[in-house]
This record gives sequence, C-alpha cells and structure tokens, in this order.
Amino acid sequence: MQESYTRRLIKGTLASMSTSETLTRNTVSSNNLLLKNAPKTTGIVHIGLGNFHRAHLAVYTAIAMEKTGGDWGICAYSMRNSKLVADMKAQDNLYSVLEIGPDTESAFIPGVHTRCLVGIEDLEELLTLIAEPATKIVSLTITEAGYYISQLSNGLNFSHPDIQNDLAGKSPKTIYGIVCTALAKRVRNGAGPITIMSCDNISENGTKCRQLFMDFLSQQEGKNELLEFFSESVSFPNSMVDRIVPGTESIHIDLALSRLHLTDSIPVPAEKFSMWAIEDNFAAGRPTWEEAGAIFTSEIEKFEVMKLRLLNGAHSLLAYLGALSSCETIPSSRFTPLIERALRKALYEEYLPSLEMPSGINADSYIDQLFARWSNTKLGDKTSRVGSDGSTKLPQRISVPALRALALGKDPKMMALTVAAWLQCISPMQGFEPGEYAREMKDPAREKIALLASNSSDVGSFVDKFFKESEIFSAELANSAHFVNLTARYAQVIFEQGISAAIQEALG
Ligand code: CS2
Repeated sequence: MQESYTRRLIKGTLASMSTSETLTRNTVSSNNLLLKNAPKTTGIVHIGLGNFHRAHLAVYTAIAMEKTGGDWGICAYSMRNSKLVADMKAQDNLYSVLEIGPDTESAFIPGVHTRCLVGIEDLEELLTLIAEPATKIVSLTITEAGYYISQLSNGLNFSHPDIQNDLAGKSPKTIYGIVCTALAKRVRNGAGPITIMSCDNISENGTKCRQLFMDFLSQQEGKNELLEFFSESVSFPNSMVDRIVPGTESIHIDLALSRLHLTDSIPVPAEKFSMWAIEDNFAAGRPTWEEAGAIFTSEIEKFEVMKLRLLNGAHSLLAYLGALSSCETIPSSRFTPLIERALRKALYEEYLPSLEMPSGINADSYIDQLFARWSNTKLGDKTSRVGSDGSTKLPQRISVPALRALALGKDPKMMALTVAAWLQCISPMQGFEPGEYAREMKDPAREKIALLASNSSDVGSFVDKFFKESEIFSAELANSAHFVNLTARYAQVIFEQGISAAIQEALG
C-alpha cells in the first residue's frame, strides 16, 4: 500500500521546476505531490522530532489520511533541535522521505505536520496544545535514554538531576514533567481522554511508560485528580516499531534534488521495509493506520521481543564488532565473514531460543529478511549510529535473554562479546585504540565508564567494577559471576589480541 502511494507521488516528479526552488507548499502543491486529505487540525502531538518519527509514524499517518481522511495532523516537538525545527518551518513543515535500497530509490512527501515546536521557547504552546480537546494522542520517539529507567529498581531513576528538576516543579526537562503539566491543564479544561503512545525500542513500551508516569506522580503531593485521570482516561498502547532510518547526509540532499527537482534541506533516508505492530488501545480514537499496513494485534509482546532481540540485539553486535574491525557501515560489518559467523551464532543459538515468534511469522524467513536489510549497501547505515547510546540500549536487548540462557546452563557468549566490544568501543583502556568509528559513538554514560576504566589497573578489574558500580545492567545480570567473567575474558582478548581473536574465541 505504501508502495502505490509512493509511486503516485514519484510519477509527479517535478521535472519542469528549476532546481533553485525550495520544497514548500507552493512549489509542490501545483504538482499534485501533496496529500489529497492533508489534515488542517492537530490530532497528534509528537514529542521527539527526529528522522525515525519522520519516516515512520508520519508516513503511516500520511497514508491513513490519504485513504480515509480525519483530523490527525501532527504537531511535532523537539526538545533541543532548533535547526531542524527552523528548517521544517522554512519548508512549510514539508520534507521528503527517500526510500533507498537495492531495487528502489524514490522520494515522497508525507505532508501531515501542522506545526513544529522546539525547546523552552515553545513549551507553553506545547502544553496548551496537549490540553486541547482536539488532541487525542501524544506520541513519543525520545530514545531509550528519554525514559530515565533505573536498571536497579526497574522503575523511574529518581536520582537523575532532570527527574529531580521536574519533581521540584521547575520548568520541565523530561516527558514526565511536560506531559503531567499538560494533562493537569487538560483535566482543568475538561478536554477528555487521551492516549500516550511510546514508539521507542523499550520492552513493553506502553506498559513501562505508564508505570514510569505512575512512579513520577507517586512522588508528587496533591496530584490526586491527575492520578485519577491517568487511571481512568489515559491509555498506553504497547507497540513494536521497525524501520532502519540513518541520519541525513549531503548525499541525501542531492538525491532529493534529483528526484524532486527541488531543494529539500531535510530529507530522511530510510529503507523500504517498514513494520508497525500495535495494541488497539486508544482512549480517544486513532487514525486508520491499518490502511498503511500497521498490524493491530493482541500478540504485541511477541512482536516486541522478536524485534528487540533478533533485530536490535544483533544490530548492536554488528555495530561494535564492526567498528572494532574498521567497518564504517552495518553492511560492511555484516559482510565480514568472521562477524557473519558470530551474527548467525548470536541469532540462532542465543536470541532465537529465548523467544516465541508471533503467529504467522516464520523465524527463518524473518532472519533472512534481517540479513537482506543489513546488506543494504546503498543505505549505508553507520556502525557509529547503531553503536551510540549502548548504555541505554543494551540492557533492553541483552539482560533478559542472557539471564535466561544462564538459567538453562548455557553460555550467552555472543551477548557477553557484544558487551565487551561495546566497552572497548566507548571506553577503551589505555593502550588500546578502538578506531575512528568507535570514537564517533556517543553515549551518555561514556564519562562515568571512562572514569571506571582509568581507575582500574587491568581489563579484568575494569569489567568487574563496571558491573558492580555502573548500575547500567540489572543487578541480577551484574551479579552473575559467569556473565561478568565471560565479558571480562572477551574484553581482555580484544585488548591484547584484537577483535578477530575475541570473535574466534567466542565462536570456538
Ligand atoms: C538500531 C535501531 O539504533 C539502534 O540501535 O538498532 O535504531 C534500529 O535501526 C531500529 O530499531 C530499526 O527499527
């Protein structure tokens, strides 16, 4: 369905336009490139205006609008990316999604954004909008880090300064402060029920998000009315979102120009594949996303676990083993024979036995499809993108399956190797050079872990300290001497003999 939509738009390529023009409502409307049913009213407020949102939720919503209409325009808010918001505004909130793959290179324009807001300067407007009756959904792509989960309590990380700031009632810095302030206004307005929809890679993202909001509210006095509203009028659907969406580079601007004959300064590159499985639990209605291929299912947990472990868990392995092997991109890592062997072992011997596939999805076909997606050399997804923020991603991907393997008396070698390689990427011990792609990886815990490394006399004691003191993995995994020793062993081999020797050892 998405394809026919894309084709309709691509056929209308603006061959006659001069290349000096920018993509705006005027330059594209006369060419029939805009949505037939472009929404005028905002029904969804989205927090986290990044490439993933622009190539996933925005696309599903655009296709649903095209098919069945509705007041589901999206107002997108970015916490801090004022450049992107300024660029969106300069293009009348329009941009192109570039589908890039071995057999496709096309562009289309999901014109569903009604406005874009940013930072503290637009905060009041954001709060007012969430409190309006026309707003039915608050959706989130704030990355794993944006939820402030404590791996120790498995609840909200109350000791984080941003959470303390919001609990103190200061100008909010997190979704908890923002959404709770807005919903208190909504209660006063009598604006009715609303859905909070997490679109991030968190296991049981809806249920977890609800629990974290409840944790936040539990520490605030005089919020009984709001607590009641959360219990009775706010729904939190669980969902599994999937599309590989790299960062935008200048080649993508050139590609958009060649497709549209217009300058789009903020196109989004994406693979053609897209999947969205979601629980049908919307307190105030929703767009007909099924028209765009979204799967409404009661088996959501199986979809989430399948994707978090088989795609994301293996993706992390590709990123860290790849970066340490001088691979700039995921495809170059996937095509490195030794890494491919590690990947297959991780998938078939460690991740797959830890989960149950959703009905109708065959494990072998799903994994074959993953290999095809990781082989997308034209898309060239970067190891440094996937490898960034490992401290907030890896616990979601590794803790539970590793513990399960250990309980069955098996060695989760590839999972331990992934953690060891991540540590050597973001916090190499003195004397080890991880290479430029590892150096490009960002991680909010980098400083904290680097301090542990510099206070350790050898790799073994560093890994030990890391598990004991960093609080990044669950206490249960950190207390598993077996997992800690396995990780320390691989980290040591990487340090002394390099990544290939460590992979060989873990394979052997
Ligand atoms: C990746 C994801 O950044 C990562 O760690 O694994 O962004 C991945 O590309 C998406 O989840 C695909 O849906």
